[in-house]
Amino acid sequence: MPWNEQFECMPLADLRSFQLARLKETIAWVYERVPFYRNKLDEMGVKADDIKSLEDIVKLPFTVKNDLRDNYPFGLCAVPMKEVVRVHASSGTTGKPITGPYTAEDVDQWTECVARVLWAAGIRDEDIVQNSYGIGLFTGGLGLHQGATRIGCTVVPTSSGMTERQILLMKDFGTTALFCTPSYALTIAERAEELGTPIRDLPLRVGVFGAEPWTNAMRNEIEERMGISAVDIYGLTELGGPGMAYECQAKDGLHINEDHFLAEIINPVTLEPVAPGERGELVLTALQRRAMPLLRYRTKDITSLRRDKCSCGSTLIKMDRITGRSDDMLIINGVNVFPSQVESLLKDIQEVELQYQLVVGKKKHLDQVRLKVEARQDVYDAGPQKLDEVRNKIGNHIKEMLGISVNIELAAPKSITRSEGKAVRVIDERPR
Ligand code: DLL
Repeated sequence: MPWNEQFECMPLADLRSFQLARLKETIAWVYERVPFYRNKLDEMGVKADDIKSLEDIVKLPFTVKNDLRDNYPFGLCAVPMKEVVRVHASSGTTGKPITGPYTAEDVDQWTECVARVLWAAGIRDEDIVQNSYGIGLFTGGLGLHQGATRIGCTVVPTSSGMTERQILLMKDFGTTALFCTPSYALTIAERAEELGTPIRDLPLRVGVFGAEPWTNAMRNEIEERMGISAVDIYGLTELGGPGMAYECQAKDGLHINEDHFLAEIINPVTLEPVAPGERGELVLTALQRRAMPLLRYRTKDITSLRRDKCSCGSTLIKMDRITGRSDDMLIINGVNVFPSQVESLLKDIQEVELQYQLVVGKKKHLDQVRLKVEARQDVYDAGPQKLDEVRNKIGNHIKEMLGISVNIELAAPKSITRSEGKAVRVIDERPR
């Protein structure tokens, strides 16, 4: 049974009327308190009472990342700072950070949402959990800490980094669950093998991984190397961090906490809703947040939604694995390619590690892509002829499956910087 049967197993009709009531409340809440939303809603001539059904959500304005930047740090806040008990911020590499303020009630609801996530992954109060998400401004660390504490787990807040120490503690404390980014999980697995303490020989049994795009190929690799079951979790700072969507043990899509977040999929070009089940950009509206509820936030994340019956008993809608962000999509000679597609193909090549980077440049008007991928040690030692052979093999496989030509660079073993948080998969050298 799910953690919160009332909300995770709600009949659809009840869920929809709950969502509609909360949506109207949220519109009224921001209309009264946030000048940015009052102006937008007035411009569009919409009031909470004009929303008669969930389909009327299309009458509401979108919110985009730049709106948060323009109103940095607290311009979109709907409560006085006196009522804000916590502020998180994104680790964005360009421009100003994105801020996420919370009231005490927001923190409490966030904790509840993360408890659902961990429970669905099979985590219980007897688990010893090692929380290797960055603890600090990043929502991953404290978010998972709170959720695991609510379940009653023994929490070991290691934060990210100091990989050898992570492995030592994992061994000495008998850690049974690991929380971190999937790329950091792979870094830990690799280092442990080098140290002669393979994780699969330890009591670790479950991994709760997210915060960056990853593929089923990567999941298989981690599960095999660590001897664990790994689930995918999703969230973003703008709407409160992890706890928004999560895989259960069926590992067939991520359930969205729909009593807290109303999800839509739009075509990122026309901004119109896509047909049910089609892929597009995920748009989320906060239904219960108080400090900074956002209306129709364009996440840029590409996925699709489906309402399937799930073996876990949850009736919450499922979101397919995020394949990438619309702003990470490369257009190579007219073909749209996401780094995750390349990652899936690399798993078919035995001679390389799943350590790679796509370096994008521009020649005239076309994107040019170089794929830098690490050769396995024995392949690298076999000399130039073998390397040529592997380069061709990868190039042909990608050409055949994706229809694009990519320059392949086989990098020396361990030469690509290992991730301790979100991996850098695309290096964009195109002039801006
Ligand atoms: O990454 C929150 C989080 C922490 C999620 C821990 C899961 C676990 P941000 O740093 O604001 O927040 O980054 C949010 O990361 O819009 C996606 O592009 C990406 N992302 C997050 N989870 C996944 C995932 C946290 N499971 C941005 N798969 C989002 C693919 C993900 N991409």
